[in-house]
Amino acid sequence: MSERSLVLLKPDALQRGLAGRIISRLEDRGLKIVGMKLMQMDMPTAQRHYAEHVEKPFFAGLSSFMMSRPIVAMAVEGKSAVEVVRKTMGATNPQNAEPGTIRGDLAVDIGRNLIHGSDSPESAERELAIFFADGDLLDYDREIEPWVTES
Ligand code: IDP
Ligand code: MG
Repeated sequence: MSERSLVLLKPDALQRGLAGRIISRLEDRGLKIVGMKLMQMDMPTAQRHYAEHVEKPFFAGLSSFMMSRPIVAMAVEGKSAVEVVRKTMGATNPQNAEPGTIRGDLAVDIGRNLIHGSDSPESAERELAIFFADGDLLDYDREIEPWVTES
């Protein structure tokens, strides 16, 4: 029943000292961290991760920004994790993002929108494999989950 999503805290999140607050918002929503690493993206990773955008005019700026400074790659797990992350992030363009969302509260520009979240369970599976090897993601139980589990 549990689902996983890739989350990237983009360079602006770390540069602005917002990593902890963004992670807290995901934890507040009940998402469980099952993988996390600080890293710097390279071009092969950017091209693979943003495969659907490689031909777009904004790819050059997007990829150079994503490679410019460290990011945090995370795997989060929970009930409907993909949709819950997307709703918690808010719209791609922070100017259209609702207040109460990460982008709606903390960002203002589409090129500095702080966070990436997978857009479907299939994308999540594909993207998680780019950033994490099988053994990097940990399976663990919590005493009480924020969703109903089978007994
Ligand atoms: P998402 O991050 O909400 O899934 P996507 O459409 O997948 O949005 O785009 C990936 C990233 O590319 C966005 O988060 C944003 O940083 C950047 N991006 C998307 N569209 C534009 C644009 O029109 N101009 C500049 N950057 C863009
Ligand atoms: Mg996307």
